[in-house]
Amino acid sequence: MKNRRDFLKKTALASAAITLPSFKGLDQNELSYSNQKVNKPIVLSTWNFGIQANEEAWKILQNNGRALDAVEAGVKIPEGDPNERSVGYGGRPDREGKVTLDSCIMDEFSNIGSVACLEHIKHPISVARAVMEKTPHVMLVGQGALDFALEQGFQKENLLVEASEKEWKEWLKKSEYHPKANIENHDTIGMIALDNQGNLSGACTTSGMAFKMHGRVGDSPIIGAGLYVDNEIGAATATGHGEEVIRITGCHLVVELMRQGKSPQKACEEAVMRIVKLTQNRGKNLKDIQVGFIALNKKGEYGSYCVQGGFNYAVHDATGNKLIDANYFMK
Ligand code: SD4
Repeated sequence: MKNRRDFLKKTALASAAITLPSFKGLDQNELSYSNQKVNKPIVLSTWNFGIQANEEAWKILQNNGRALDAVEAGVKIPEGDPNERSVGYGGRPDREGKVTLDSCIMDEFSNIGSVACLEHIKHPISVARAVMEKTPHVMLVGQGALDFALEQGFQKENLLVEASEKEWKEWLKKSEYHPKANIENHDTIGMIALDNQGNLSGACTTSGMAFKMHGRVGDSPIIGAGLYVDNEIGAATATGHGEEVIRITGCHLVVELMRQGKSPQKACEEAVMRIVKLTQNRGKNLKDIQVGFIALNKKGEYGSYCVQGGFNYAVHDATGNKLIDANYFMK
């Protein structure tokens, strides 16, 4: 009898020992958020054009608006600008001369919406949001995504601007695919924000790698790869060679590293190091690869890291809107 009681006691203690740490972990997080001053609202976005995009997002954030509305409004700025040649209207086409867009969005409740290989719609991020809010699904692609967008009242437009068409025709002469990262310092906008209510959201949108195969989808519309938000922990978004980001489910990794207690900076560094290691293991040349991550946690702390120099990001908080050169691995 005594043995049985001992056994039950030990088992109870063992299971308490198993469950307790995870509860303790959560409590500690909550405690640290409530004890420290949170830097909010705050918004971060990739590349030079992040400055203008942040301005737009800030209008919403400073009026106590929702991070979700802020990130959608923010990324629509480069999406709608024909001079920005890596996002939305004006984006570089695939090798068939078609502009195909990838976007996703994620809110504080882990609602998600995404479109991939979407043609003819200037603001794919808003279609992604409509997928999130108005369908039972999380991702629509190609013709199905276009049909849905048109049903929702989005206008069909020609997104191929003259300059992009000219570049594509030039490219066709050799048809060599060596995707360059850091093109003109604005490739893909990823934006993550923490609002005054302490809630996180994110958006990511791109025309993808120039002269990609028709139908190619990168990391940007893939939740967990190009974007991830966990309202208990933090958010991350990525830019660069999508294939490499998908290989490590990059942004989910960054958020999980923050969950383990890493700062946003350290989490980005560790994710980049994972890419470095896998590239070397696969016998590929790291010089051909660029990936950059930006991350934000619930306290409003942020960080960034990339494989090669040349990546920058914009941060807007109560102290202003600034561009920061990301630290990088290949010195
Ligand atoms: C993609 N990650 O389609 C995007 C492109 C990009 O810097 O971010 N380029 O793979």
